[in-house]
Amino acid sequence: MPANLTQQYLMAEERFRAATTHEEKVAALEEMIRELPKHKHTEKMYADLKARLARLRKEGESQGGPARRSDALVIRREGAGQVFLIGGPNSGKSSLMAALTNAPVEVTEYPFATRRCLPGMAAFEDVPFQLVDTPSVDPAFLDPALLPLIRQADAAVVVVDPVSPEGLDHPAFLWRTLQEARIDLVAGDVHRVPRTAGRTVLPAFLAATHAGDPDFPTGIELLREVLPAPLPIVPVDSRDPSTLQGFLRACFDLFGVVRAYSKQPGREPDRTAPFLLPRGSTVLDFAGKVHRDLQERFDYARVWGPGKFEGQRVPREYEVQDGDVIEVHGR
Ligand SMILES: Nc1nc2c(ncn2[C@@H]2O[C@H](COP(=O)(O)OP(=O)(O)OP(=O)(O)O)[C@@H](O)[C@H]2O)c(=O)[nH]1
Ligand SMILES: [Mg+2]
Repeated sequence: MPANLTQQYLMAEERFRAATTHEEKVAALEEMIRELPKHKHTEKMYADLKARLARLRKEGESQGGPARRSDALVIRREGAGQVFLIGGPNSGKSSLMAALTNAPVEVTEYPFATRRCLPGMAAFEDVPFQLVDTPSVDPAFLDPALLPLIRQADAAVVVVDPVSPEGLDHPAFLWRTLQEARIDLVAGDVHRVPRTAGRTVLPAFLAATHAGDPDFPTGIELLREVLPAPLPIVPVDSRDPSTLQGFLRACFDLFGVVRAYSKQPGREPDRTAPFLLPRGSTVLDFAGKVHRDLQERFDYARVWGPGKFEGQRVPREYEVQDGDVIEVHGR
């Protein structure tokens, strides 16, 4: 037995021995897993504890015991879209939530701290969207509410810590779990994912955490080799704010939209909130978003684009570019 087990661990172990009910046993074992010092010499012990917990949970379920579950069966979507952060224990999901939203998440050094799905609002520049933190997916734990909630999401981000061996092993397991639940993660955006009957197909990317770690470049190389699907990899470090913008941009890209701002003739553009249009939309589509009547009366539009157009007149087929300011002229 490793010499450096903490007092807390030993107390939890004592509680486990003394436990008489199934619930007490599960609670004590969970605490032992949390309190176990995590290093090379405790790897096997950690695996054994998790296997024990998995068995215990199975017994509990077959006896009709309570399963760990998220409270909500539906998480009401807010903003431009709903993105689920999913991944293995300690991969850094809650850290990203904490860095990017005001949600009261729990970030801890021990795994399985997050017990239920928790939404929070993040923003890419002027586009607010919803991130959802989730309990880790693991052979020992699977929140029964998680997969049904993921099926309702717009997109998913698989959070992986490529610097840890468990982190590198995890994507293969996660993919199997999702495949069995008929959920596919693919590169692309909400408007450009293949529709497959009987399956949920979500646009996704992989967020590789701990980008500031010296072992990160090697970790990424290994990750590319074991990745079960060709998803884009976005490096991020929740402790380094300069890496977060790339993550937010990648989330925004999952929605497959461009931003456009309306302008009335002779006035300044309205920059309070952009109109969001599916990529490939035309100025005529934009007019319809501003007002149906404006679409029916459409004559032409003037566009101010970032560094491209200075009020240039465009026809109805003009494809709106992200950041365009548009002045629609009716007949
Ligand atoms: N240096 C560094 N540490 C990180 C990063 N992301 C997470 N951590 C640390 O890793 C540990 C786990 O992070 P969490 O955000 O709680 O991980 P989680 O995926 O929510 O894990 P559980 O919900 O507990 O399973 C914490 O000690 C974090 O401070 C990162 O990008 N860089
Ligand atoms: Mg967490």
